[in-house]
Amino acid sequence: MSHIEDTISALATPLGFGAISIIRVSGEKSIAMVDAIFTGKVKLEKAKSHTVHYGNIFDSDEMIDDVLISVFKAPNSYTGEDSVEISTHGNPLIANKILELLTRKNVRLAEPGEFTKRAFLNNRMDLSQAEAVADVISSHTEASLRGARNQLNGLLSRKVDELRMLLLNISSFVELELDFAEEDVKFIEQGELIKRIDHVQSEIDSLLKTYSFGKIMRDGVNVALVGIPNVGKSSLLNYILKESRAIVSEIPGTTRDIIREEVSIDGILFKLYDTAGIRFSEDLIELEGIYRSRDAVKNADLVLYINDVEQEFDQTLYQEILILNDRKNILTVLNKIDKGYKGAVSYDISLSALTGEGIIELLNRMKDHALGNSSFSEKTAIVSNLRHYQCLSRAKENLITARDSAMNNMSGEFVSVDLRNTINCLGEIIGEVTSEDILNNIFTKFCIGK
Ligand SMILES: Nc1nc2c(ncn2[C@@H]2O[C@H](COP(=O)(O)OP(=O)(O)OP(=O)(O)O)[C@@H](O)[C@H]2O)c(=O)[nH]1
Ligand SMILES: [Mg+2]
Repeated sequence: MSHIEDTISALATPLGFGAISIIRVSGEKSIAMVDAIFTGKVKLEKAKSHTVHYGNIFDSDEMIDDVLISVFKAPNSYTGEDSVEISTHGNPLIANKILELLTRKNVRLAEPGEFTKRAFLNNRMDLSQAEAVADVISSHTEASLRGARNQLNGLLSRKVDELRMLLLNISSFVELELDFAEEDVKFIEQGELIKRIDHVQSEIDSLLKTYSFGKIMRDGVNVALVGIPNVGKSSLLNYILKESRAIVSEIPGTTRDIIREEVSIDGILFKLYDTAGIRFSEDLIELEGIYRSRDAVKNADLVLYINDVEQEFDQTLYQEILILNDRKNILTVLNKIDKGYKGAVSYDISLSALTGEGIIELLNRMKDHALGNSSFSEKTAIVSNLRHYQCLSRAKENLITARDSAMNNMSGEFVSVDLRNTINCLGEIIGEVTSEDILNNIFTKFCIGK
């Protein structure tokens, strides 16, 4: 366990008025320091771990609040250190006063994520789990929450650890051979070596493949509603949102700025972008809007290319959208079918933003798109974090080099170095290998008190 000297404190609940506020204190001297401002039936230093105590917080003779104090002793606390949680009446004046009293006793205010950073440094969780803590807090949909819980429970950590063990095992054979180079003994046959490397590589590939799904679970799907003016893009947005969010009118060119709204469909987050109808225009403001529409197409995970029953399908615009959206995820949508359709072009979805006919089919197609043909069970490790994805990609590159060296009968030293590099890349995911920069980058994104 690493040794951290100072004691830290922070408000762990949102700053504001409420039923209760909780102040967290952690560090070797946390219990003694809270004891110094607390009067209750028992001295907290004598209290057992995981017990709750009623009493008063005093500033000299002035009673600040009556509180409940929970005591957690190392190593069985969130941070792995002695920790205290003070539940006060939920008034920020009280919380601030108590934090000030603690500061006077040499308790330092915690930095963002510092409690979780300590939990990581004290081996209470690994790095990918620590990152999942932030995701659990910031999840806005059931799907993203489930993904974050999956990671916090250690599914990804266990998978990564399993692969590291397999690689350590392979590299130990290769390194043994190096130690006995003079005797020219074989500890692992080339065929067996390559078979084992291939196995790890296919496991890494499977993990990499979960990323597009993981990312959607975590960040949602960007959907751009585009088309020529007046086909009902804004009407469709309003219908999906069940509110009159965007202005709708029979005048072409109504929408100028992009309107972005979020909607959760069966627990999956969709970020909808209603855009300006694309056409030739000399109006500078409309042109800027159209420029932004094209930008939305570029950034979209899914484009709804909308037309209505009265207008010809604009092939030129469709081709342009195909070029702009390099993911080529485009659904063609025919709107206003309540007016009847006599055209020849067939669309992926036909609907009416006026009557609602066909909208369910559209939402189902959007959902199918989000889930892809992914059939992950609750027990599948899923990669949703870009940092993890990049570590895995680098691990894969190193492993390919190791395999090439083994195939070409290069000296074991080459194979061994690349196997080690692969192991290190995997180790970065769980924080087995890390740098202060990586840690700071991760924990400064947390809120204070977590
Ligand atoms: N009958 C019928 N009319 C519709 C339907 N959807 C939209 N409209 C009408 O079509 C006109 C244009 O609708 P909007 O939603 O403003 O179209 P838009 O594509 O956002 O237009 P711009 O913002 O100008 O590009 C309005 O008069 C709507 O009431 C539909 O499904 N059926
Ligand atoms: Mg519009």
